[in-house]
Amino acid sequence: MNGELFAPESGAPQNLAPGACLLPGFALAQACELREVVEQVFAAAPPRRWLTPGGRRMAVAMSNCGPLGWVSDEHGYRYAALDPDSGRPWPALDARLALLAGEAAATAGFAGFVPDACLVNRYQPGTALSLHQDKDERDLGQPIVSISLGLPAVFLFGGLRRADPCLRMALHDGDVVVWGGPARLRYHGVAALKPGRHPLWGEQRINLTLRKAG
Ligand code: MD3
Ligand code: FE
Repeated sequence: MNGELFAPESGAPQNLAPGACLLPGFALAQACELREVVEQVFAAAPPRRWLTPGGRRMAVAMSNCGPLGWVSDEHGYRYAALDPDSGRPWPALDARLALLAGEAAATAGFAGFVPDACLVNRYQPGTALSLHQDKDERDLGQPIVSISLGLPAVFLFGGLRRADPCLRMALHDGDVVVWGGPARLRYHGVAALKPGRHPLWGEQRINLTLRKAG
């Protein structure tokens, strides 16, 4: 009763579709640690808008932490151990972040998930991510754990074909979603971020995706 005045709700796992599990507010208790993690990653590897193989610049600004990072340029998408902008390895994957992802995956039924890559996406008001599949990882049997932070977004969850209809659902600060099994290759995207200001994260949404890429 009125608990949400003091602590935003986390809730029971919700099955969105076979292989897709929403853990509402699962990361909320670690908001401050995650803020520090993202600040450190951005200090060492500033978020940048990759060029796509088609020659367009992405709207979402991206960085990475962990042994591997997702990169894009005119030659294609891939995972790389070095930040192409600095020539240095990506910042280390924070142990608390890896643990949180492992716990989320286990809660969703994927025991033993050990990520080696964390893509950090930054959305500012107006930024959208167009419909795509994630298939650059070596073993598509491994799930992806996504952590939403800051401003809420409308997530688009499609099917296995680009033209399949999309479910629209809100993702809020602290929500964690585990995508695996039959959901792993479903098309997905993010609608343009609505303006707003979050007390901890400011005028942005950050999304962390933890992956076993290599
Ligand atoms: C469904 N990120 O980084 S997270 C991405 O909010 C990406 O930044 C979005 O799509 C974001 O590739 C969405 C949710 C997500 C991530 C991976 C998925 C949903 C997924 C893989 C398969 C199916
Ligand atoms: Fe994706």
